Amino acid sequence: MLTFHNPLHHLHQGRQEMFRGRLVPCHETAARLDHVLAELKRRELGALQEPQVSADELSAALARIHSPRYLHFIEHAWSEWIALDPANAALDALPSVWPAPGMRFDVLPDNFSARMGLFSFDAGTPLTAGSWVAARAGAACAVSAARAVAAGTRSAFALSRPPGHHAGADFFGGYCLLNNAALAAQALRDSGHARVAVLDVDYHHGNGTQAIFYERADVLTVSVHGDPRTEYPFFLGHADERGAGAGSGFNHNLPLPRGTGFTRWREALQAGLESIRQFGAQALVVSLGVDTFEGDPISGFQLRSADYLDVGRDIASAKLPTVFVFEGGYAVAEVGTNTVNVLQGFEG
Ligand code: OKP
Ligand code: ZN
Repeated sequence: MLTFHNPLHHLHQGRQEMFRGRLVPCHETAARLDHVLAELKRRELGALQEPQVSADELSAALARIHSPRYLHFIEHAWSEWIALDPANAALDALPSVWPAPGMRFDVLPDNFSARMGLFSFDAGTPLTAGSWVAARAGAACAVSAARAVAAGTRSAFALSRPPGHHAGADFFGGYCLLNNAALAAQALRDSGHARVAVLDVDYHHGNGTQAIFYERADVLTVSVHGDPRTEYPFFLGHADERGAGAGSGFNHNLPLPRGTGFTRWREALQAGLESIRQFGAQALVVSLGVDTFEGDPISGFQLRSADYLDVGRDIASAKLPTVFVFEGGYAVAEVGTNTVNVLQGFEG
């Protein structure tokens, strides 16, 4: 497995996220990626590279997925934050006010905190001094991995953080700033693969990825996740969301109840893979979150470490050029084993 890892990921490290009326330490930590990288080295699973995309190429790739006003906001958010008060340099920026349906999304407020809310959907995703630089380098990993696969490598892994699948064209949230999986899928489309599938196996529904491709027939989005009736991100991810307009029929959600174990989870994975087969995908992007693990502190499925070898084998059965993109997984001591088990199972 050829891996592109984000050499600047540690520049994004939020201090706190809002949880039940308190600010608690962020679950999405730099140590997560370090553990996966260490495990990849330990098992000698393949070459480890830093992303190779020029600044201009990366900006062009970002503009294929995200809106100009959002990219401008994220890039400059930190300097705006400390311009409000130099003492803010010691704090994260977190949103606390959001437009509700019926309010204006088209007018950009002058007020910084209002724009934080306009471009986000939760108070769990802090922006810090290095967030933009880290997220951009993470996006470069996704684009590099997609290009390697487009050039004929069977599979590649974008070991990037912050994660991406909750980020939409115009918003951040769920620890995600730039949608790495969507960037990889678009890069595969732009290099000539007519039909690309995104398979999201993270515990949480990939609402950003779904929204980005919802009206498109050229990118099928499939997600196996905790039922949004009880699980984050709550407001998207139901089974009746099948796509819209030209994209009608090209979104497949497989929500499962909290507590689901591997046997039932695997049946949902098989159903998702069958959709991908029927779609006639020419390439696959996997949003690889391992927060489906039984020991995950913020999730509710019951997968065990050895199960991830089977997950990788099942994904390999699709016989498609495949880009893996790292997403969630918060049981820090096991995140390396679980993630690399998927990749090793895939390689067979
Ligand atoms: C990101 B990814 C936990 C509340 C949930 C947001 C979870 C984002 C998960 N106390 N906060 O999909 O792994
Ligand atoms: Zn997740």
